[in-house]
Formats: sequence, structure tokens, C-alpha cells
Amino acid sequence: MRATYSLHDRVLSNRSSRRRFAHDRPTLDAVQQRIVSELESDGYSLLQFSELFPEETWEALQAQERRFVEETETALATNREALRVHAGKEFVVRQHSYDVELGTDDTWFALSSSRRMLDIANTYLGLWSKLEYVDLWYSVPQPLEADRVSSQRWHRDFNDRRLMKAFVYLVDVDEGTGPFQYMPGSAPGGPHDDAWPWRPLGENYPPESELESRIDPNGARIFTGPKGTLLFCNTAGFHRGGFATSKPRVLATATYSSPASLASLSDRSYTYTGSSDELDPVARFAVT
Ligand SMILES: O=C(O)CCC(=O)C(=O)O
Repeated sequence: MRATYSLHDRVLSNRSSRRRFAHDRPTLDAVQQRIVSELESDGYSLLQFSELFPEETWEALQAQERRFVEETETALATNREALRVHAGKEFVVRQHSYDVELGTDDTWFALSSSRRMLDIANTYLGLWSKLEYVDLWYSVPQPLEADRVSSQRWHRDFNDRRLMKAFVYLVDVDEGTGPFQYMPGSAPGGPHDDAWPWRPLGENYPPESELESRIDPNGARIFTGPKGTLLFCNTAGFHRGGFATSKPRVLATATYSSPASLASLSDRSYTYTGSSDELDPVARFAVT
């Protein structure tokens, strides 16, 4: 697996993707430049959705959120079998999960596959990226005394050495709503990258107490914030979240990774159903 990743990163998949990017670099506006530069220095960038997208897109995203919350809360009350959850991660209900057909009539998919987002991801990754995963999540509140499990615990994402996730909070998120948390400087290339370093199939979930004795958890960023908070993050660095205890957390998320990513080689969460004529070459490359 390690050899395959390295071969795809150096030669098979990423080389042509880097060339495509270098051949025609996008021009970023000031907000996009700030995001890329903060991702470079800190591994994350925090802003408001309205800094990147116009008001009407926020209204459309909120309408998508309302439909998802209604559907989820009905299923939670009457038919839990209908909930889209993954085994071992039942605390996150997904609007789409995997094997779904999506087109630009899905607001979050349209935003995630827009040049506004792709130009940020591609500049940060230095190549034409793949849009690997697009979804809305509803994190079901857990009992206060429950143990943190799965992505509620500190971990590095296994997918790629450098990847970019976007999270848009669709409800206000406080300490009881399972805020996303991040250890700055833990992404590859940062001062803490040698703690259980990122490797294909590396030890991505070290024991939390050992990790916290190596990297001071007081330095972790806890991203509470009002709805409309938008966070970009290289989740090859240590992060955790979704441990909601008082209110459900609802957010939209998207993952951008290199074509060599361990997930995009084998998996894509959706099949794009629109016509490829609707998309410019950068977006077509990302979604197909
Ligand atoms: O739900 C969260 O805040 C954590 C998400 C996470 O671990 C991930 O997307 O990799």
C-alpha cells in the first residue's frame, strides 16, 4: 500500500495533475489567498460563509439543511433503520453517505464543485484535486458520560498526506454541540508532524492520553461558532469532533484530495449525474 501510494503520488496519478495545475494557475481573490496562506501556515483557515459566497447560496444551503434535519428527526423518532449511518459511527447521520447520485441541483454539491472552492483546494494542494466526498452531517447528541469513539477521538485522516476538508456549520455550535477541534502544527511539514507521523496505513489513532502528553491539548483550537462558520482544514493533522452532548450539530462537509489519495483511488462518495458539458475541465476532473 505504501509503495502504491508513493508511486501514484510521484508518478502515476499526481504528476500529470500537478502539470495541469502549473500550466494554468487560477487567479485567487484576497479571501481565497488568505485561506490558502492560513492553510499553509496553520493547517486551517476560519471565516464566514458569506465572505466566500453570495447571500442567495446561503439561503439555498439552509433550505437543504431544513429538509435534511426534518427527514433525520422523523427517522430518529419513527424508523431508525432508514438513517444513513456507518457501522461504528452511528452518532453521525449522513444526508447522502456513499453510492449516491448527485448533480448541481444539490446546493452543497454545486458549491463544493464550484471553481470558487476548487481554486482554493487546487492551489493549496498544488494540483488538480479530486472532490472525494460531499455530504451533510447530523451529529446525534450522546450521553455526557459516553466515551469518545471513532472520529470523536484525535486522529489523522488516512486518505492523503495533504488534503483539504471544508466544514460549514449550519447551526450554532458551542461546547455542547461537538465542535471540530484541531492541533495546529500537526499536519505533515508542521512542528508536530513527527508525533505518530502521517503515513499510508500509519498509526492514525494513537491513544489520546499519550498524544495529549506529547502535544499540549491546551494548544488545540476548538471551533465553536455561529451558523455560517466556514472552516478549511488539512485533516492529515490531528483533529476530532462531533461529540455533541446537548444539541445536534448539523454541518456540510466536502473533502478534496490528490488523485493518489488512498480513498479516491478506490472510492468516491457519489456519482456525478449532470452532463459533463455543464462543467469546465477543472470541475470535470474533480467530480468524474
Ligand atoms: O465530526 C468532526 O468534527 C470530525 C470530523 C472528522 O474527523 C473528519 O472529517 O475527518
